Amino acid sequence: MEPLRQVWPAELAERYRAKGYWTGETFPQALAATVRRHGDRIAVVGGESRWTYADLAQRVEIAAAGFRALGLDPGARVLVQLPNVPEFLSTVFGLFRAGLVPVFALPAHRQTELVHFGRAGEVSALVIAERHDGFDYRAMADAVRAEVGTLEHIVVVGEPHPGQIAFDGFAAGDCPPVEPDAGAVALVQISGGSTGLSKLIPRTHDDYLYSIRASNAICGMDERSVYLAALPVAHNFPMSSPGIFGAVLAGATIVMAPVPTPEIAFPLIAREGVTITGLVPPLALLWMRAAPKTDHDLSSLEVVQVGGAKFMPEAARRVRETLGCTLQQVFGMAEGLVNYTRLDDPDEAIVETQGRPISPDDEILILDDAGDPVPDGTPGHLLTRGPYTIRGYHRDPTANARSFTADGFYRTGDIVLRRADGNLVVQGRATDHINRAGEKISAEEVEDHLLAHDSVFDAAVVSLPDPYLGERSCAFIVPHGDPPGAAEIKAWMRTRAIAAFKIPDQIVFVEGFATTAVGKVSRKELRARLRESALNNRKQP
Ligand code: OOB
Repeated sequence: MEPLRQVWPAELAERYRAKGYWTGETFPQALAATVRRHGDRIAVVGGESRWTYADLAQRVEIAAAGFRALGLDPGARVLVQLPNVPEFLSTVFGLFRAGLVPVFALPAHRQTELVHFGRAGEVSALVIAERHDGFDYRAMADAVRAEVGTLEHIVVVGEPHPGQIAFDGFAAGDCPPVEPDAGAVALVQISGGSTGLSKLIPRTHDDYLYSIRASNAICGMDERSVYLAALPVAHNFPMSSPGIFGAVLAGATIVMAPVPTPEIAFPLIAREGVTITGLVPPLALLWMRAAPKTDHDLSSLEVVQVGGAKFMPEAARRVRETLGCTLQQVFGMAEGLVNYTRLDDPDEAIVETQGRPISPDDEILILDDAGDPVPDGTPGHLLTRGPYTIRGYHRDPTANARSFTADGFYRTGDIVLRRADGNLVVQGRATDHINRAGEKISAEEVEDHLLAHDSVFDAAVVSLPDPYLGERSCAFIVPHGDPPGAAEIKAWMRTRAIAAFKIPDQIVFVEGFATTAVGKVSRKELRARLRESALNNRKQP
């Protein structure tokens, strides 16, 4: 098994420690500190459950002992695919407590993606919910186990199938003390996958906890806060910016929303007195449309964070009057760097920009195509390194060579400009991925699936602007023989066992892809031309 590692050069590590960013604290210690200070406060509310921090601590011990009793040894990886339920916390902190490393999948992921994460992470166990949002995960989990050689155990929150283990059946027991090094990998996030399949992002106790602690200070998260987990908590934004982990560090209350629609979220806000939540732009639009008509009292809301994709200024401007709270824009990435507008920034900056980095030691480069720095106000490629940005993906030298410079800067793939006040404005992407309502889709990955269809000779997937989703995906297909219908292609894509958000929103059949006199154009150029042609067609009367 390839060990999980994340190593910064010694002199940078020394600096991050000397400045107090890396404190040597680990996740189990962080939870224990909260339990000592806030044991009687409500940690999490979800479904019928309402647990105090003392309750959570007890459940974490049981989960830790249960995982260890399966024969999992410290350092083993566990794929976790859970929706927004209280058991997300007992599972993940139980894994931390047992020295095991969670690898996070989203509830929307399906067999194909889980097999990839399972193999890439060499996971020993998979934790799922029995069902969520109309999907039963249990048969899929068996199919994943059949394809992932290292995967032995399937643990189910809910009723297990034969051969699977009930999470609730974990008996109280003792988990031997484990003292992980704070520089060790605590968890694995999944990249948005701009090129090909998603990559694994190892995050250490030191680096992740620093980003969370600092986020709490920036976002005003304290023990009086009530955080509504509306987005799927496995995602880096609602997990750590400051999200549910920020709430745990602060002793705040987490309210788990099973789905983020106004119908579900608004009554929870009113009932629990929610003060802060995080949304992607399309959800923020939905909430703003519903808020003026709702009977539910939303007045407890102090901060609504919006991020994951560009929030347009026209929409951002309306947040305060419609939702009655402060907007905070969040521009982050699972690889590390997170930018926030500050709560006391002038309205103009909150509306027009995506904020500035968490840390004074987040190093930001904005470069032109030749690799030279551009002046403030000029768009360029964003590169970054710092105390909580990874130095490399797990076991992927090709991706690392492409995504990191020799001196350790991460190439974000984002095009941004920096204003004189230090705030960043996101202008777009340099790489071909589609940011569909905050869900990142790799064009290449979808093209690969399309090419597996008998009637598809060639395929190119591009993003098109969409008034609601921000971007939608459009697949241009050169058919082999008679073109199949768009509906047939979509139905067939559904049989590929992939997340539904990856199925193209639009399909256009074309006779062929233009090639230059010199020969075949690059896929990047081809996608750019197809996008142009689609945009021009649209503009014609
Ligand atoms: C967050 O993380 P990922 O890993 O799903 O996606 C990162 C990418 C960024 O490189 C950028 O292209 C895009 O998502 N993005 C934004 C944005 N926030 C993220 N583009 C424009 N405006 C924004 N506000 O999406 C993520 C992680 C932590 C906190 C927040 C978001």
